[in-house]
Amino acid sequence: MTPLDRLLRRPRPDLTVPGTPLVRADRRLFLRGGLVAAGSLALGGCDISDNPQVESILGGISRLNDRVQGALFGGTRLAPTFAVSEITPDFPFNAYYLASKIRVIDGSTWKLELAGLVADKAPWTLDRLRTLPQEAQITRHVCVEGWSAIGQWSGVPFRTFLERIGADTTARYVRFACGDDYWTSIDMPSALHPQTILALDYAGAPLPPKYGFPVKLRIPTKLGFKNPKHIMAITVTNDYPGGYWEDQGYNWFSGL
Ligand SMILES: Nc1nc2c(c(=O)[nH]1)N[C@H]1C(S)=C(S)[C@@H](COP(=O)(O)O)O[C@H]1N2
Ligand SMILES: [Mo]
Repeated sequence: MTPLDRLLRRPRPDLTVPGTPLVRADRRLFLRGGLVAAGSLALGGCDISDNPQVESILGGISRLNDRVQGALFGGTRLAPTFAVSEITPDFPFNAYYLASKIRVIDGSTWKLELAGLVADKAPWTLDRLRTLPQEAQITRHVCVEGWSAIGQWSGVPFRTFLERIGADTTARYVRFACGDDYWTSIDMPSALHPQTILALDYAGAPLPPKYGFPVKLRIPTKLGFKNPKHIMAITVTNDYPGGYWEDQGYNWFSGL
């Protein structure tokens, strides 16, 4: 058995055990830190990254890291959920720009566009999304920048939506294009995870612009930057789509 095989077979700690979820998340970040550290060297300023061969080796390590994480964290293990009393007051806003630049999208003309390996590419209005079954969750959002907060989101289970549009669920990736030129992508097993939702509401009311109106992907099994806000288009594809932060060196899988 190779070291990778051993790593892939190692029993996984159970995320659903109540208590100290932040500690667990931190430990996972720490574990991942070791795996990701080499990949981060490829980021800015560092002389070593000027060498294309080094760059491609480090890229290879990060892609291996994606596969290991997919095997360890993929599937249906549940992220911890919380009580209403644990919701963080004044849930933080974050984006790659300041709050003064928050996009305000017109919900009356907005349509969710579909592309790629999808049988029914008819665009979806907000009203039509509301006709699908809705689910609520109170979960912790963990930002790679070093903060986390508990919030309440509700919307359409993403698996339900993918099935409804006839998505090829054997495809590898789902890409999200956003109204603020942000984009990201996730692996199909995480897209089908029971806690991954196309969120329309925050705290029981339509998402305000700062939290991603009209629709955001809420995926509590991944870091915050894998939760795209202001979604405009969804593409199901086998071609690696990367993402805004991912293309600058953040690990693509980024599971919690
Ligand atoms: N469209 C879009 N989605 C985005 C981002 C962004 O800049 N644009 N930032 C990501 C990051 S890094 C975080 S932490 C969360 C913040 O979401 P919040 O403002 O609802 O807390 O949104 C994520 N999704
Ligand atoms: Mo973030």
